[in-house]
Amino acid sequence: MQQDDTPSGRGATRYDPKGVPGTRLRERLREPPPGPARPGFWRSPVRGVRFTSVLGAVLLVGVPVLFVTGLLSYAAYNPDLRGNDTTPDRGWLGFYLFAWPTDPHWLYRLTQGVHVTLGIVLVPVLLAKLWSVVPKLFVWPPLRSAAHALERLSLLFLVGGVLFVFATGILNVQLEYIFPGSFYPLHFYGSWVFIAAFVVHIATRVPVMVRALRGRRHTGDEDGLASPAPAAPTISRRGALGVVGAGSLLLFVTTAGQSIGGSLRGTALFAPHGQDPGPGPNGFQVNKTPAAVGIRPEELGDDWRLVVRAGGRERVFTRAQLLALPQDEAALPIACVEGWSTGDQLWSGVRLARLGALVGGTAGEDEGVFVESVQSRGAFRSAALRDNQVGDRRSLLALRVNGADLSPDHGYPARVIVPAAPGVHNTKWVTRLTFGAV
Ligand code: HEM
Ligand SMILES: Nc1nc2c(c(=O)[nH]1)N[C@H]1C(S)=C(S)[C@@H](COP(=O)(O)O)O[C@H]1N2
Ligand SMILES: [Mo]
Repeated sequence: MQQDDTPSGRGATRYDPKGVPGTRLRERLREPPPGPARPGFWRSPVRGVRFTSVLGAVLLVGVPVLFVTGLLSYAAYNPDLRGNDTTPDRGWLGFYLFAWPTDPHWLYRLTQGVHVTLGIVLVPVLLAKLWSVVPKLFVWPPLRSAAHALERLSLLFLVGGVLFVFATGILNVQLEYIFPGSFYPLHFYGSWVFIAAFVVHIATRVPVMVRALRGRRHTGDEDGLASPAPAAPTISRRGALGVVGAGSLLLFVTTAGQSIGGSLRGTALFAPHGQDPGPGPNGFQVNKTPAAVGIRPEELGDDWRLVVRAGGRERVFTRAQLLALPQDEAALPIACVEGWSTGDQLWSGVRLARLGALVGGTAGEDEGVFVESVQSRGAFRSAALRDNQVGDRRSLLALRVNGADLSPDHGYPARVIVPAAPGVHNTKWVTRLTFGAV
């Protein structure tokens, strides 16, 4: 039996009702349909490989810094401690985790300030970069070969990834943790996908970028970026880069003050916690108030107790009893995941290590601690700290700040303060410390 006779027509010569042989049809499909796939559709004379390459060069420096500070930010949470893990399924992506140090005491203030500020400042550069290459996203035919299909897929992850990671980061900062619990996995996995696509992208684009930046004027559209039929210019390429730079600068001045502090705090118009925290010893940024996390005033009143468990023993303290213990001091900042931070505040209270030893003897020494607050719900009601953090002389259960009792907003009756730790680990309204449980 001949193949052509099969009812399905499988293996038969192609049938074309208009009598156009298959090869001609394919040629016709090569021609882009009217719209953005036609080269003449994109008319801006600003587009070109040089423009794209200058923006690419900025991202080539900025994106790796963002990625590294992001990984550090994740490590700072001690996500491998029991009680902290916000991404239980991170698997081998946690390969690099290490014991977050307590020195220098401004470490997290720096890494997270850089991470958030840079992420915001790069937005105009990123948008301009995407705008400059948008004609390429409509290339025709959409898929030329298996290799081309793979490349397009990597671009989908690159562009999708970058938009996703920037959007989740910025929303989280500006709207104060709108993804309780789920933000970390989203942002963390998203950034790994993005960075994988980024590595593929720069492997192929760095040579193009270097050639374009080395000089020789690009006149034609050999890269498919410059318009073959440009409209009359309304701005030069240099002018367009200037606009992008000015945008970034404006974002820098209105953001960076929230982490740099000093007189610059007044310029931080975008700071989620405002520029003026008010006067007095407790006059520095407040994140959540007791009311905001559902704590009733009486829970922080005279009936408040601190329970300390260590070495199989348990002891209960009133605030007066804690104040009667030897008091230690430490000048430390609050540095939030949102990127804002305070300057060093002078905290005083009882060393965590001293409390552990007081209750558990030597069993309470050199151990991590699980810290719980009176707060009954919310992601930051508790935190686990490492032995190296507990062992630091500056790690306190603070009772006072800058010479005054803690205000309720800053954690009265008692809060944890640890050098170089992210704000979420400086638990406020503490009511129980369990040594050796993490
Ligand atoms: C935030 C990360 C980045 C994103 C989302 C991004 C996105 C894109 C996209 C979608 C294209 C068009 C792809 C195509 O040819 O079909 C492109 C082209 C290009 N990118 Fe990037 N890019 C990024 C970072 C970089 C960096 C760091 C460099 C620096 C080496 C760079 C250099 C280039 C160059 C030179 C081209 C045009 C070259 C060509 O296709 O002929 N990009 N980019
Ligand atoms: N119990 C409890 N402690 C908490 C929080 C919380 O929501 N609940 N927020 C944390 C976060 S995210 C930060 S940045 C700091 C802020 O401390 P501050 O308000 O004293 O500046 O407190 C931390 N301690
Ligand atoms: Mo925070």
